[in-house]
Amino acid sequence: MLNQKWLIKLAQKIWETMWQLMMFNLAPSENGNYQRPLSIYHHNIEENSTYSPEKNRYTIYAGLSCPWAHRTLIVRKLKGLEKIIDVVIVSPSPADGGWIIPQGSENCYTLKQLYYKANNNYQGRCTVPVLWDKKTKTIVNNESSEIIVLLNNCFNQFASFPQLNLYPDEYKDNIDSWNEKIYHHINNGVYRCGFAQTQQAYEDACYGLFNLLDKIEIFLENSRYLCGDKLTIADIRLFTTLIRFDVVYFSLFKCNIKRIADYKNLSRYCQEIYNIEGVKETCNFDIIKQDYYGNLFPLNPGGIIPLGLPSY
Ligand SMILES: N[C@@H](CCC(=O)N[C@@H](CS)C(=O)NCC(=O)O)C(=O)O
Repeated sequence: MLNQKWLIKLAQKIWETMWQLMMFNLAPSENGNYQRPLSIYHHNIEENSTYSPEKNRYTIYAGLSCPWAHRTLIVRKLKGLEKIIDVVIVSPSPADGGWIIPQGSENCYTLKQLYYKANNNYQGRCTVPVLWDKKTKTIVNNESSEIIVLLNNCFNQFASFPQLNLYPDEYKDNIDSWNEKIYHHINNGVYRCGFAQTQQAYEDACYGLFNLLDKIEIFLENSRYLCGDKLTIADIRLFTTLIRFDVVYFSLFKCNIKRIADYKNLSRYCQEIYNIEGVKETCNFDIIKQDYYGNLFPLNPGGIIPLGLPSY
């Protein structure tokens, strides 16, 4: 039996080395600040172009735990595009953290194979969501913020709810300005807390995150959504991070100054969006917890999944 002192020393050294190795390879950083890699595919969908709007031509690959992919599932639902654009749900592989395509699709059983099918020299990360074109067998777009605008704008001739416009011109500047702040401090902010590699980087991210949550809480005292009474893509983008907050980011990513449940207006706001017809069925808290706690090895090596659930 190893004596306690040596056991602790050994465990500390191994954990620290593994942590640094994993973070170096999986979470690129500058001075300890996590830098999210940029998405590679940014094509548009428009009439008379390579990618024209068509029924049953495109597929969304999405993981249910992923907040970025979740945006696309919500907009697809709200616009009534379920019969127009397919969805393939992928799940994380405990072996390497990549995404698996359980039923197979396009002869691919992993998302990596799908990315390679589009480009066999692909070098970047194989992320969800992916908007895939079945006709040309390639990726149209893999950036969630752009895919949701495509879903909102480009398929109105087929959509069950074409009149729903989540990105109207008259709100564009306001929406864009919310999106920019919310992306940096909240959507990516929770990851900047969780993947920070120095105390300073963590504290900067965490204070930035809670400063903006505090401001939005005050704003929502007199406003139903971020742009008044009108639900927009800015709300969808904020919502998918907020509903993961108390169950995952609070503990796993150390975003623990407050819970969303401690904010009266943010809680009301989440509850209201959650109850919009179609939204609830895109939210799966068991899978969210299982994926984040079970597969993000560097942050939760024991894989124990905490019991708490949100109160929706
Ligand atoms: N900027 C991308 C980010 C997407 C992203 O990071 N997705 C994560 C899941 S939450 C992923 O697939 N990660 C796999 C990997 O990095 O290997 C977007 O918004 O679409």
